[in-house]
Amino acid sequence: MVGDWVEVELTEGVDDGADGRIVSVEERKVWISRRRDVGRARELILAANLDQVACVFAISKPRIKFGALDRLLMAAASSQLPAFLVLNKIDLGIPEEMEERLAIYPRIGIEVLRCSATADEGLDQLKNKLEGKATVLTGPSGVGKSSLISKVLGIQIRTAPVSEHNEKGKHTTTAVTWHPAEAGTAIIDTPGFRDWALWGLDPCELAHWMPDLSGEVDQCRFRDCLHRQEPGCGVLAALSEQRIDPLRYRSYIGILDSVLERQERDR
Ligand SMILES: Nc1nc2c(ncn2[C@@H]2O[C@H](COP(=O)(O)OP(=O)(O)O)[C@@H](O)[C@H]2O)c(=O)[nH]1
Ligand SMILES: [Mg+2]
Ligand SMILES: [Zn+2]
Repeated sequence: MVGDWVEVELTEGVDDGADGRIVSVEERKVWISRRRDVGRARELILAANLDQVACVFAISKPRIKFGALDRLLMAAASSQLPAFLVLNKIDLGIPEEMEERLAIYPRIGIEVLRCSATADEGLDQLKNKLEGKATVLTGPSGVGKSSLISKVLGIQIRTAPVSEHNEKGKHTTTAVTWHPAEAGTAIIDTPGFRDWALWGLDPCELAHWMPDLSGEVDQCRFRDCLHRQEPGCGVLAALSEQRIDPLRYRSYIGILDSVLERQERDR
């Protein structure tokens, strides 16, 4: 896996160090994974031994899906990895209703960096955030992950225009790539996803990985509370007392439904 520490034995007779074989892999300490997009249920590990997760989304082409962002943040939290949002393509202009939705994130401890890879905006801030750390950039295809990395590192990575037809963007990045930089910095580029599906999380623990809901879960009467309509639910109480944003609660319910549905289908 990209990020794994391995012991390599150089192949005999080769003196330029270009050939070798992996003889052992060190125990993987942290990693982030999601459910594979297609086929049988399987874990897809993006990268190992990283320090933080940059969740990259765009203003439009393709427009940010907050459900996917929330699932991604949940995956990072459950892997004990700090995460932040990189909102790219700000040159396209942020609609007012998006600003309102975005305002939730700083309140729950998620930093929002606004960038434009093409208009050179917010790149110094992003650079600072990446310095001295191993960061995986993940997000849907076409949001500008490779473009941002090219700009930050001053290298050329292949990018592709987002197709006008479906605004989905093509998968130009086909492999996970670890780009080392100075001062212990590494930036990991990944292929985009269509939809971030969670892996390995139990329906009962989902709320635990949302920082604004997790503090309320302890108040629930039942240990296996799913916070839908159970009596004595701490999350519902917090919602009615306006301590939880209704949009985040709705997002939680959407995530819960998708996890329950997948669980049913995988059975
Ligand atoms: N308008 C605008 N387009 C961008 C920006 N960043 C990247 N793009 C374009 O979005 C498309 C997809 O970029 P790419 O880096 O391949 O996205 P990736 O799939 O996330 O790696 C390319 O046509 C880029 O030129 C940006 O900040 N603003
Ligand atoms: Mg790419
Ligand atoms: Zn509850």
